[in-house]
Amino acid sequence: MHIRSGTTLKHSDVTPKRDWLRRREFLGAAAASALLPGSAGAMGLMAARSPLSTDAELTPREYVTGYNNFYEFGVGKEDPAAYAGRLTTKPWSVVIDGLVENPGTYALEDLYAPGDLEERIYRLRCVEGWSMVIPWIGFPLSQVLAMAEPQSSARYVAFETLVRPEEMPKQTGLFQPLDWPYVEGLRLDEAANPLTILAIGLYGETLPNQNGAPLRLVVPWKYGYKSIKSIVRISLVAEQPPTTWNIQNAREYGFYSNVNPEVDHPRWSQAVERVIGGGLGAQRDTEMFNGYGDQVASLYSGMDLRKFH
Ligand SMILES: Nc1nc2c(c(=O)[nH]1)N[C@H]1C(S)=C(S)[C@@H](COP(=O)(O)O)O[C@H]1N2
Ligand SMILES: [Mo]
Repeated sequence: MHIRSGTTLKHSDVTPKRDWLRRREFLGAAAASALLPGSAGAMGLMAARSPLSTDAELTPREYVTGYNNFYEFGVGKEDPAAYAGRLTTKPWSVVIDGLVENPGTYALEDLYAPGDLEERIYRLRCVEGWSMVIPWIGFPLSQVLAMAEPQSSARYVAFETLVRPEEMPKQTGLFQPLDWPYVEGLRLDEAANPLTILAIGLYGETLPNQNGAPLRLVVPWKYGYKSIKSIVRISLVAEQPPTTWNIQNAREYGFYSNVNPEVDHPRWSQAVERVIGGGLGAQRDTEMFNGYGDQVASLYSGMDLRKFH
């Protein structure tokens, strides 16, 4: 597969210069840009690195922001970087509803405090057979769940991406690759696991639009398609919610979607993965639960992971 080498950074790749010196931020612009030599004066997001990070080598930033899946902007890997710049991400609010004590429409800024932000370096393993190592900046989803206060009948969390055809070109026209909105879901215990985060940044800056600005899920032991982008709704529900790739093709994509080198995709092996940005032919063995077995295997004890794939 071809990856272009000389990716040109676009304006949308750098942090918007406004808004990051608010009451919620704790670092000055001068200090932030001094720490981020590559960011051409853009204001950074600072966060301490979480010990839940992998120490694997980072994927170069131009691949993380230039080789993406975000079908609202096209099915090509370079389409999101080319077309997502037009998405308006401010202001942004998230509806939290369903089986919660505190439903409401929350401004993005009210979902976290600056002190909650952490850098989490996770490997993102795409079901297509490649992976990247990305330094996310985010906060635990469990925090948002605690604020919402799930009722005892809540067993799953459902997520929805924005629908805005004026700014998302593949949400209009004759060829629409998926049904919209893009939807995803987790069991409540998966959602509350400390590894599960909501990301607002990567590589020390606010999230580029192509990576799911301004708020996207990251669940590191699951295939990348679970990490839904540009989230506008989080609903606590009693029944397992529908998920986009399962709707698209239930035989190939299950609800759980745990990274599992022993369960092949019906059309290809999942035993190895191509290391994006690692040079020609770079690959590695895929790890069970993407390397997080110690933390998450117990969530699935007694389950047939071939059946519940
Ligand atoms: N709304 C939305 N979220 C999405 C997708 C998408 O097409 N639309 N693609 C998924 C897939 S298949 C992957 S592998 C990851 C890619 O994230 P990245 O582009 O930040 O690497 O986003 C996931 N989240
Ligand atoms: Mo993916």
